Amino acid sequence: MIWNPSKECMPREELRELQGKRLAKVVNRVYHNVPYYREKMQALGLEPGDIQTLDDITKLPFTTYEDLNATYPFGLAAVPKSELVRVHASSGTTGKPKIGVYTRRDIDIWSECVARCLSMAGITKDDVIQVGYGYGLFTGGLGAHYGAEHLGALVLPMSAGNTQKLISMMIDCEATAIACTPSYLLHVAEDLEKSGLKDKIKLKYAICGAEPWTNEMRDQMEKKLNIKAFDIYGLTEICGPGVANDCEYHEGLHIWEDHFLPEILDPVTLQPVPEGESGELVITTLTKEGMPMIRYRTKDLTSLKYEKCKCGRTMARIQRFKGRTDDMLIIRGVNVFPSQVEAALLTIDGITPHYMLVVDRINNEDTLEIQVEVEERFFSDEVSALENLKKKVHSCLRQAIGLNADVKLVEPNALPHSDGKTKHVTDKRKLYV
Ligand code: DLL
Repeated sequence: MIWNPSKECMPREELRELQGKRLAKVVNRVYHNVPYYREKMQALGLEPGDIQTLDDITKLPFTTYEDLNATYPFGLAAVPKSELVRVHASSGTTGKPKIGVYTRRDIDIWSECVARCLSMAGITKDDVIQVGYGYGLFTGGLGAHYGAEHLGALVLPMSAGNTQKLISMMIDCEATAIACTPSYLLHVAEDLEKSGLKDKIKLKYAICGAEPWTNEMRDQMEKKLNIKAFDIYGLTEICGPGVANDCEYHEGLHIWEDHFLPEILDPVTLQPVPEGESGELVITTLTKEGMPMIRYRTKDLTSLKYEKCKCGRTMARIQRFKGRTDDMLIIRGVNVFPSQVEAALLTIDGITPHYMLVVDRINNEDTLEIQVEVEERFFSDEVSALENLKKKVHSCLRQAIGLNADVKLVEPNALPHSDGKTKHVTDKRKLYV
């Protein structure tokens, strides 16, 4: 079902006009309310009046994680703090977390965007939806929650982690939809199979995102659970889940262009690529009040398709993600940067700067092994010294990245060393096409 046909199916000419107007308005707002943006525009000799139509967007400066880091936490807010009602965050590199702040209207618009996504999957107010994304600073839990309430569905705010409880509530409350990461849903499917409870569930739809996944994973979960599974995309800096979602034709994720203006740029030259070619997705928020983003470089690599979809929606479609321009990994739904691991390791005495993250997916669950070279002396010392060091490394990494990793301490020179770019990650999951 199309939640908001007047927007989702807007003729593209009309949409472009709306986008142009909104762009001029948001640029004017940030110029006057955010000194950081004003200075960046002034450095390019730009004034708000220079941005009149959509084509003027290429004149504007970019916003990056480094800008977020430099202005952390509220330096990019375009309203006084008293107008803000919510903060969300996700991990950055070794710097500060990436943060998003919201006014009440931002939350309302975000909820509508998520409601459009859920509705696209066929979910209605008659459904019972389990939210299995983490609640808290992560946008997944509360984002899906507010969107589902906006739709009028009955929400079970489960959060992530306790699979047994999730399954028993799924059965008891007759959940018909679930929103969680795709890898977690496959894990739930496996537990349902093992426990012989599969026939007791009433699940019909899944809304999965927050990490890359493949068509093979979709096939698996649809077959195992007898459901229809949909892909939802978003990022903290823009709002959270609900920036885009795929419809029943699964030919890309419709991005809500009345709120988020997408561009695809060559990540090196930062020039637009021809339509249909891959590049970095750059998003400008057209309606956000709390923390508008001007040409935010998402670092996600993809392409866009603008032709009208068979579903009737005119909104452009984000094609399969091809990877990221940085080295961010998403492990069990948590964003992890090798640089965070490195910074944490270097605080421990006896550890050398040589390490390797080995990521795999075993029985539908992400595994992370962190191999670390330690000084020679630990191998000649008593075994307990090595064991203690291992515990220390484990807890230090848990603090730094928020995940339990298997730590493997190895002897000096056991890992590949290089004069050039040392490889710090072996990802065996092959999630990007
Ligand atoms: O992951 C927001 C979200 C929550 C999206 C729940 C969907 C569902 P961050 O933690 O800021 O926000 O991570 C954003 O995750 O730039 C992508 O690299 C990746 N990502 C998110 N959704 C998808 C997806 C949330 N459907 C980063 N497919 C983004 C591929 C995704 N990658």
